[in-house]
Amino acid sequence: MDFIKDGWFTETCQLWPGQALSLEVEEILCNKKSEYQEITVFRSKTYGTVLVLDGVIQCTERDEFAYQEMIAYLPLLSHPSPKKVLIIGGGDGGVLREVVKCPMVESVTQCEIDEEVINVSKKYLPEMAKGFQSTKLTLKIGDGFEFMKQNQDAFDIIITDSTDPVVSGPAESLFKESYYQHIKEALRNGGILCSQVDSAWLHLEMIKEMQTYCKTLFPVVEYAYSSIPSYPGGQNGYMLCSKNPETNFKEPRKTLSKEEIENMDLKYYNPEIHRASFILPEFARKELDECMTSSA
Ligand code: SPD
Repeated sequence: MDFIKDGWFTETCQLWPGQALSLEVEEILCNKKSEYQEITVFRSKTYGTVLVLDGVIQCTERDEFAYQEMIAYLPLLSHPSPKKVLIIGGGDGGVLREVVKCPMVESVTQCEIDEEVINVSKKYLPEMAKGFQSTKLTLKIGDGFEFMKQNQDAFDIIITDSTDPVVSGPAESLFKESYYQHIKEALRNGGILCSQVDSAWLHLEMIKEMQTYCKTLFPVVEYAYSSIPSYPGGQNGYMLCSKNPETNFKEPRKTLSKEEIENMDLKYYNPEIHRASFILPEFARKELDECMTSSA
């Protein structure tokens, strides 16, 4: 566990060379190796409890809602009737917690490769993991890529809440074109996908490549982002694709009222931030618009 030293956790990774985020550690709560990865949980001085997989922050109690709400509600509120949802990954349970709050959702299937992440999250991050108690849930433990292949015409929404595409890591296959081909088949008519694809500051080339092949598979493809201080570059990106050519991701299909936002206990998502999340800084807009024009 060389990423915790002298009371500080430091996140370095081959995917963001030359930079690192550090958090002050108050207590290490858990450190174990599962079949797939090293799982660490620590209590930090200012970000609450932190879940780390293979040395990379997955969620902190202080800012997790920014990611979990956006990856859930951008697709859910862009679909007229999101009844059946599939979550790939998401072992901490935060995305599931948000998806089951949505009254239009009737059933959720979640496929997580590493059962240990679920167990650790239930123990150390119970507020995040409370979605696992939902009666809407069918939980599968297994490889998301393989699971996707077995489903045809089955889901309205597919959310991929994975770790980053580290070479030979558990999520590498979830960033490939073949995975998106399987998602397309697993979605019903009019179905929508949303996947975590990291920040445009750090991964613009990868996002361009993904957007280019997604555009060959889906009539509507967009990139959105949210701020999240504990992720590299302080942001996370989301790839959204729809099988319905009429989908306009930039305008929520269902606009939540202030009362609904309060009742659902939302802390980041609102209709204004939904619209704003598609407005890109010029360096990213230019590159991503160009790749959309040349692949259309
Ligand atoms: N760079 C970290 C990206 C992590 C994305 N998955 C987070 C899991 C939270 N449910």
